[in-house]
Amino acid sequence: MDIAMASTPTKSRRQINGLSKIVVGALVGFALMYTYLQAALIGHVEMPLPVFSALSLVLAALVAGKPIGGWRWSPLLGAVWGVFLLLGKLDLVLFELAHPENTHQFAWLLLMIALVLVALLAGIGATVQNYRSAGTQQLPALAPWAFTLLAGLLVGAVAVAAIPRSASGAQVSALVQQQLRAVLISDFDGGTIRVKAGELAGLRLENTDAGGHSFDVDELDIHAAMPSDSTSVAVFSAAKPGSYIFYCRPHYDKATGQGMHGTLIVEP
Ligand SMILES: [Cu+2]
Repeated sequence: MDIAMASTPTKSRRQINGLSKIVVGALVGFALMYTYLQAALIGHVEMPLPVFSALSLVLAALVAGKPIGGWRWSPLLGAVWGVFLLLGKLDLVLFELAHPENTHQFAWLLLMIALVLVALLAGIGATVQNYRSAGTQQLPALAPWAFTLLAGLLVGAVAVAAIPRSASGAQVSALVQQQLRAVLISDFDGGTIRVKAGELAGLRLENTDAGGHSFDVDELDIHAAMPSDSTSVAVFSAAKPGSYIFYCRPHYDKATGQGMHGTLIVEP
């Protein structure tokens, strides 16, 4: 021990403990998760996700003790960052949790939540260990069990989500669906849909994405889910002529007006 201390001048670089290594792993995991999200689910690079990936790696380096060694509280960075990633998009997280039929996205989110839990618990645990004593500590005896349990829950939840289920609500035959006006994902890029006031209107909602969307018009109380890789239908009647915003709940920000939306014009 004396030899080790002597080899490093003044401040010794502490060896990071087992829990800190787990925090580092979770942070690298965040970076990989956001890369995968863009590559496999979104299909293109989307800000600020590359920034999230890069920041996760920077934090991983800090927790690993590089370039500055010896911040006892550095594992907390992983915990705080993980919680920020989830809570910063809480509405999106809640929407996806309520729509397990988007299996791919649902599985991604569950894995992300598991990683955040790991970062949170390991981050707090590592910090407590760091303040208790300066030496390296072993992993708590319960850690392997906790990971096994978490992994089991994760696999179970995804398996349940992947069970095929019949579409909720009315079944509309493919022939009838073909006669309805189509709403494509590209229509959410500022497109316009026209319907007649007072008439029964049917829209064929086509989602060719690997991720889930929705078709919402608040004023007309239309809230239709658009599960991944599937066609759904919205049937409604608008009494009052006018111009309304239709939007996708998880990908539209009402406060800023940014995101997936278009205009629904109800003609007299
Ligand atoms: Cu969307």
